[in-house]
Amino acid sequence: MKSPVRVTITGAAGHIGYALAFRVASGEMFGPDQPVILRLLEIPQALSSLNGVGMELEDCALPLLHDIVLTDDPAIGFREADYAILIGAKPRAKGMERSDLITENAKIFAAQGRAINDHASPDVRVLVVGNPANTNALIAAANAPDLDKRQFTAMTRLDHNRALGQLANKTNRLVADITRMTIWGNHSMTQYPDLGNCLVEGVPALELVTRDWAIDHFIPRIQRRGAEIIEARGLSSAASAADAVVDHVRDWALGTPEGDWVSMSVISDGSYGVAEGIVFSFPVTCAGGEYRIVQGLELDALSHSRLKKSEQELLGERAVVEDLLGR
Ligand code: NAX
Repeated sequence: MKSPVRVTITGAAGHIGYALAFRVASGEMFGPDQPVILRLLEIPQALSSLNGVGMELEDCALPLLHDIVLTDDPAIGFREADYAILIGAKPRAKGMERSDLITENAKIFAAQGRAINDHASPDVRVLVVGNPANTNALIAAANAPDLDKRQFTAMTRLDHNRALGQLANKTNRLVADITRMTIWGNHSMTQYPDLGNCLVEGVPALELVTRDWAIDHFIPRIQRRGAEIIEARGLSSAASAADAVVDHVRDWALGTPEGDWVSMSVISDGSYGVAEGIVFSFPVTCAGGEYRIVQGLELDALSHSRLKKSEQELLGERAVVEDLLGR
């Protein structure tokens, strides 16, 4: 039997954490022959609720789940973590400006970056989900000086999956028929869901839908899908977010299918003219536990301007947290 993979989940008593922990423990993330140890990290006020999550995990009698650690101490939560999934974050309170939200959360992710640096496996792979996810990932990476910044990513896979779902509906095909979808930019309203390189059963998507539909319906719908869910459920996306976490980490760990790619927010290396050093969503392929930004895609003027808009937003977010980046 393989030795267990250690997976830390922060905010594990929250909505997304609760939807995620059971799926990781049942083998959906790393496969049916890979045991896991879950290290669930919460804040002190949520420990009782976390204890309940732990009891339910025990009650599932999952054969792959070799151990469960419940804690509010980051040094214990991140100890020897092979994967760290950072979901726990402060929600936006009434009357709070976006910049206040960024500053409040920045402190959490700076501290967690340091704890990951000091306690996790040197090969740890980090996925940030808590918003503002891209900038939080940047802060965590900046506070982990012994690790490579490529070990830190943020989640735009939910946006990617939402885009697959909407295009499948529109073209009356299955999501499995669609390849090469791309989300560029920030996990925010400035993200750019791009059909320019997307294929449906090998046919360019833009031969099957009109450019007007793409611009007037598809792009804004993906950008606003989170708000649409909140309006319908009265709660934000949880199961679909957990599902996207499973997809993101599984593909990073086990690889993307031949001929296709996925969207991941990663440290920009300047590809496509995007400012170096910000955490930006790109099309990537993964193999052997490493990702590679897909190169050489054609982008028209409209696409370039959309990428720039999201880049500007991320540079603005970075300016707000400059003092936590240790530069
Ligand atoms: P919840 O409020 O249900 O859960 C958050 C949990 O995090 C709580 O249990 C809280 O006690 C815990 N927490 C807070 N600070 C912590 C800390 N310092 N250490 C450990 N735990 C901490 O929120 P939920 O609906 O689960 O959403 C979590 C985050 O995901 C939010 O920031 C949300 O905006 C973000 N999202 C990101 C998405 C993405 O695609 N990147 C999509 C879904 C979601 O909106």
